[in-house]
Amino acid sequence: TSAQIGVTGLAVMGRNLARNFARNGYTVAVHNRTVSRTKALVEEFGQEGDFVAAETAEEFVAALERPRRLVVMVKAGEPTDAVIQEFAPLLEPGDMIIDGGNAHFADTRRRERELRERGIHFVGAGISGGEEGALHGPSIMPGGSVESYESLGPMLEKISAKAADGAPCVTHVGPDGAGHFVKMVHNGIEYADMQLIGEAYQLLRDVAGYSPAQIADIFRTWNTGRLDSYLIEITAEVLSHVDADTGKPFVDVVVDQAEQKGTGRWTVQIALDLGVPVSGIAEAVFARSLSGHAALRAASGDLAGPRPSALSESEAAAFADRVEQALYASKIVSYTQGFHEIAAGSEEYGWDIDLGAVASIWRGGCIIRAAFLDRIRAAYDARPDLPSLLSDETFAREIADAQDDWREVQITAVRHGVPTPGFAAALAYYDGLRSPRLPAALTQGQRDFFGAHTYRRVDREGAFHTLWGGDRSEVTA
Ligand code: NBP
Repeated sequence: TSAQIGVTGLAVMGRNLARNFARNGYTVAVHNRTVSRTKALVEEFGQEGDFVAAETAEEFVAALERPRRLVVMVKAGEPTDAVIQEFAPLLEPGDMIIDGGNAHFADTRRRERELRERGIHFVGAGISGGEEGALHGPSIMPGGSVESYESLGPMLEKISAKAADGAPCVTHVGPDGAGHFVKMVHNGIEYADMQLIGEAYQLLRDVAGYSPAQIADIFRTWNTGRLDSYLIEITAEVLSHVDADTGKPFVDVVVDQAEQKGTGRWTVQIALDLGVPVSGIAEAVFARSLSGHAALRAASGDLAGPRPSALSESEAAAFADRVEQALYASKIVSYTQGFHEIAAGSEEYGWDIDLGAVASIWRGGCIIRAAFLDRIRAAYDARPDLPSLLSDETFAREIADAQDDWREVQITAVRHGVPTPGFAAALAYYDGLRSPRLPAALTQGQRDFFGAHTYRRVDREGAFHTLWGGDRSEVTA
């Protein structure tokens, strides 16, 4: 038998992806470095479809129809390179290697270049949705040649998640590293979304005085409106969960130190290189980092804060409505920043990424799936050259409506000493963009003073320098 697709690397992700292909009617060759995993897959799930178990790399490659489609689902980094090195010599021109791991896009660019020289298509495909997504339909962000997508696209469309309108959550994102770049920014936005939700929770708890169960109900209500999203939905689930051992809210027995695997950090590092202000995503990464500094936090427990005050019941209810506004407005800003980074990456690397299509494939399967992505897609479809999501009339109007409450929430947070770096960064970004004059003029003056870095004038073309140490006359630089 010849398999239409092969999956090597059968840990949680690869195994579920292989099952997904098989359940969709494809014959799937399966392979794993440790053979017992391959056997276990076929033993446990063999009845779900047609699997061809391969013990060796040679057997695996021989099982695939040509051109071969070989999905690699191993640990990102060196293991991925090791697997490519193992298989590439066994492949022929026209074959495809699909890396579905969380690779850094720069690695994907390198691997694509090296394999292209050997005539092999390398497809760096971001896959979101965790193990459930891999099995039931993930959001897939493949990069690579147009030719490879022609061959792979229909299969990926079949196994991918479907948005509410039935559209598959996969598109050819662009050449080489484009897919993994978009997956990286997806994860950065996920960090920001989670941080904003966390801030909303803490305000509702510490300022409004609600219990986790009450906050779960508030989130459930929010989830029926414009905030409708996977993350809001699971937040309600987590908040209403009670620890079986202690009878306490689950959220109160978990150590409050957030971990991270690195894709959020990459998003910020790359944004710094590209000169894109992703302040909300950066604050989310820093907030996780701060939470993890246990010793520093323990040493800071006696630092002075504002005197606590509580809201009355009616004040609390009104405050919760305001927090919804603040959360929504801040969320628009973090997506604005993320899409800016994708646009900048696309420009830098010549990827020609369709931002509307990206919004579209995030509507299902992935962690940041949300009702409002439909509207982001509509905004970019209507105007592909939209300078920023905030330039879209609908979003601008919604923020205009939300801004009084957004500011009020920020003021309240500051007054109560509740840290809201995400809300604050989003609001500062918004105000920074809309300010007619920024203190950057003063910054340029300072730079010219101490470093003769020159400045431009509002009323004349050219670069100028003031003789600060002399008679302070102005010269043309
Ligand atoms: P892991 O990231 O835990 O990787 C385990 C797999 O890598 C096993 O099949 C293992 O083989 C194989 N492997 C390693 Br480690 N080193 C190898 C080597 N030198 N040669 C050959 N195989 C090697 O698996 P995962 O959690 O299923 O994730 C797979 C990929 O998907 C990762 O890149 C991950 O970042 C990405 N991803 C994960 C999720 C998620 O929710 N877990 C979501 C989205 C993307 P062995 O069995 O012989 O040890």
